[in-house]
Amino acid sequence: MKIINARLRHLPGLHTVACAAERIHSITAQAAQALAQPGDLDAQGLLLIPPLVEPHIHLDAVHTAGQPRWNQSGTLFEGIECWSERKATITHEDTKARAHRAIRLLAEHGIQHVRTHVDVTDPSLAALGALLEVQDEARELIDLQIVAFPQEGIDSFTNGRALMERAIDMGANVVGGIPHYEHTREQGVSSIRFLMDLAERRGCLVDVHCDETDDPHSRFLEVLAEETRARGMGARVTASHTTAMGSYDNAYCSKLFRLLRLAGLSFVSCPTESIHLQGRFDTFPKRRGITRIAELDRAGLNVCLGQDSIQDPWYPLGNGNILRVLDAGLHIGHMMGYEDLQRCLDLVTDNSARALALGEGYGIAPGRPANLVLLDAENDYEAVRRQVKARWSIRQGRLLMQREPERVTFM
Ligand code: 17E
Ligand code: FE2
Repeated sequence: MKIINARLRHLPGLHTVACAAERIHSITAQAAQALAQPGDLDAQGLLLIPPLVEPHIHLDAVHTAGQPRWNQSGTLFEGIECWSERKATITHEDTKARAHRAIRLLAEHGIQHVRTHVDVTDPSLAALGALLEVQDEARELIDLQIVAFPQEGIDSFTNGRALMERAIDMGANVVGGIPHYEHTREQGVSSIRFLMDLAERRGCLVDVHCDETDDPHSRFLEVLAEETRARGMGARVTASHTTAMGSYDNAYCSKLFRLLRLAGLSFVSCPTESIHLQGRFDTFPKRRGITRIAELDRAGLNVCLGQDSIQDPWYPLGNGNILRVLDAGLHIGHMMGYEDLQRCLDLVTDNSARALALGEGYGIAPGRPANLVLLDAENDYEAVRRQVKARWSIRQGRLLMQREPERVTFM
């Protein structure tokens, strides 16, 4: 397959991208607009990007909002209670059907790489068993990483450590954690040491729900960062949410950022989720409850954005569209300056790919997998401003998805 008349990010003119044997073969700058030969895909000047990435979602909980009851307070904690009740009734088939439904939504929005958390604080590990099958069954649409996520704690939950070990034995790819939810500060710290040991021993990546609270005393990120630095695991570790950082004072952050740079770990922010779940214990002025996205980015740290939820006990909306989350993140993170807008797709493509450690399995370069998406825009700025959709999605050199452009007629 050959894609002609494609615009590439930050490059002038039009390009031809040729694919062969499921990989990108060559990228050539065109002198002028090219005429399509049979079999060519004419990009018509649209922006060709590597696939969008969803670095943080909970596919085991998607499409369960209101089951068995709605989260009335809108807090993380009531969400965990509602989920605990729903978790008691999950089945293998119900989990698979909901996850597949959500994956179609993600794929239809041009996402081909997904990292899902799966709650392993369940002695049956039923959701994990289901998601491991989904990982294989959904291969045509997406690559899926599975995080063993201890929703109710590692050291505060009965057999929490053994469940984490079993989850990795079963095939989970990434080790998770939730130190701010452990019963005590000490358990938060010991849970991080345990999960870092487990990941190092088993050769896994790490993605910890870290300090997802407005409590400025929740300071587990420094523990995770120091464990990461000491073990030299920066390229393999992600801190998700870190919303407490929005409540840390600047003197502490100034010291913390030095450690973060030394550690070199990645960050995922879920701005729509956090603006909804956080700030719930404030009156006015009310905190935004979001991590320091722009500041991390400007400090040279790797930050990306995720959706977290689609219709679950924590967040009732969501539709698979990561550009909606990018729009929100740019607003909430005060990132609508010209420079930020020109490169905003970094936050949902390259940066996310780096957090997922996709390496040479991602990106537009000869030899890399022919996974590509054409967005209905000329550049990053227009893509987010017009909230465009993916027009074509190409996976392993074959057309995976095509969308008809919307047409509006005034009478
Ligand atoms: N679980 C959690 O601890 N935090 C979240 N944001 C979600 C699930 C969605
Ligand atoms: Fe999450």
